[in-house]
Amino acid sequence: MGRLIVISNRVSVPSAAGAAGAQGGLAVALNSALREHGGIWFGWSGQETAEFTGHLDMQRNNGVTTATIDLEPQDVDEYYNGYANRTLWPLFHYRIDLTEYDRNFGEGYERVNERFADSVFPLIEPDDLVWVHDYHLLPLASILRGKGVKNRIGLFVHTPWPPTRLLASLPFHERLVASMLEHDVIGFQTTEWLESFLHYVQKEMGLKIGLDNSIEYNGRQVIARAFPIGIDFAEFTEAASSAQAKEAHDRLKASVRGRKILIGVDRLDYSKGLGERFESFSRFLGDHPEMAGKAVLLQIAPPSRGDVTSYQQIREDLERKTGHINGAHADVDFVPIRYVNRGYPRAELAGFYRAAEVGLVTPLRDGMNLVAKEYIAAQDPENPGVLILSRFAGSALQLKDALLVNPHSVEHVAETIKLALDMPLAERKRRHQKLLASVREEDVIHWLDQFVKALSGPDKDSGNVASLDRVA
Ligand code: ADQ
Repeated sequence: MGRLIVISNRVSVPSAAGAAGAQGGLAVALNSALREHGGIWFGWSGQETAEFTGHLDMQRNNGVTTATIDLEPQDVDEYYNGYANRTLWPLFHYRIDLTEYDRNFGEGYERVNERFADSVFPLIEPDDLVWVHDYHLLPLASILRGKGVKNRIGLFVHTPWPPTRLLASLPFHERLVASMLEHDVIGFQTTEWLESFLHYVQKEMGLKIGLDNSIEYNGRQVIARAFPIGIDFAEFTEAASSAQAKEAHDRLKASVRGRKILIGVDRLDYSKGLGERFESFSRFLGDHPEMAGKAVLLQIAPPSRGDVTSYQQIREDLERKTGHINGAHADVDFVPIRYVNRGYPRAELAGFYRAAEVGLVTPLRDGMNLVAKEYIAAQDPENPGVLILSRFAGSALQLKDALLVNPHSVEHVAETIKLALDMPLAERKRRHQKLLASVREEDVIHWLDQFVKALSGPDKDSGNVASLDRVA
């Protein structure tokens, strides 16, 4: 098998993660794959430059080669903050009310995809497998094909895929989807998003779907499949059993003085349902006066995409809501919602998860949601907490033994919080065992192995990626 060329909007350089282990499971897994197969991780550096030069910053750290480019401020505005995060992200999360259609965004998106293609093209060798990630780069493969790239190219979409009727509101939607059909493999998180995509290509493009979900397009065969992403189970459980995790666990436990802990951990994003979650918790406190002063919601939510107005608004909304709810339910020695806008090293996060009796994961729409899986992996199997999970997270299709909720229904979530806090140990263990088996088996290494195998093609053996050395 040839090398892997991973292309994503941003690149996670191994050395930049630092000793605290700030790198997420996906970055750890992709780095392992790159170390094993050789190859390059290419993307935007996150830096701006006055004028785009196409200069490649090539680095080799911990056995992984990365290549990054800087973008112009106009690129960042139109491509990243614009088309990616003000058009596609809200649309793909069913938020047509927040979706902005601006011609400049579309042009910027195409321009940056061209710049990505121009820059990565010279790095691609004939046998390489090219693996493109996410909604930022949907047309990249078609531009590479235009340059004569014949390699196998795969795409993995980390977000949901919207229903056809929503997608049809996007100007030039056919052009966007047609450009995606230049891949050999298109992967989605779940069968639900896959079905939406297949529905679109059938209904809007009149294409035929084969038995193996292959799509015939312009004389080529594209395979569309679900590849549910997982966490790096080995890495995460190791982090969870570290001294740093134990310290974080004990610190949090000591601070609540015997109260029950509910935990939420999310990027500050409107798709994560944080406002609804806070209201549900408030409703729970209102409906159960006997619980007054007995349960704390710890919400960890590092800000993201702060240049986009809708993200500034959600931040303000949540600050207002927190103040309001805390004002109504606090006492001199007790604050019901602890709302923390910062990131934590993974080991500390694992300690916090383990300290919490309830994991509250209630996105309104989410491609997968890895926090749900991390919460399960971090629990003490002899005394596990209870996962409350939105039915609209991709992970709900795998984690059926969680308490599944409709996050829009404040009453339903409030009742489920009570159910979770009252759940007897035997039932908690029974549910946790099944959830843990799924999180352990369908981990990120399994996902990577499956995708690379499919990308290698039907007649090629990808080698066993599952046996990779997982640790940096
Ligand atoms: P995200 O929307 O970012 O990812 P998620 O899957 O939950 O959502 O991953 C978030 C990651 O960030 C988790 O690993 C979590 O631990 C970490 N994180 C969040 N808050 C943190 C904090 N305060 N400190 C440290 N770490 C924190 C997108 C899609 C998802 C999909 C993933 C992977 O939106 O649906 O599951 O990609 O494909």
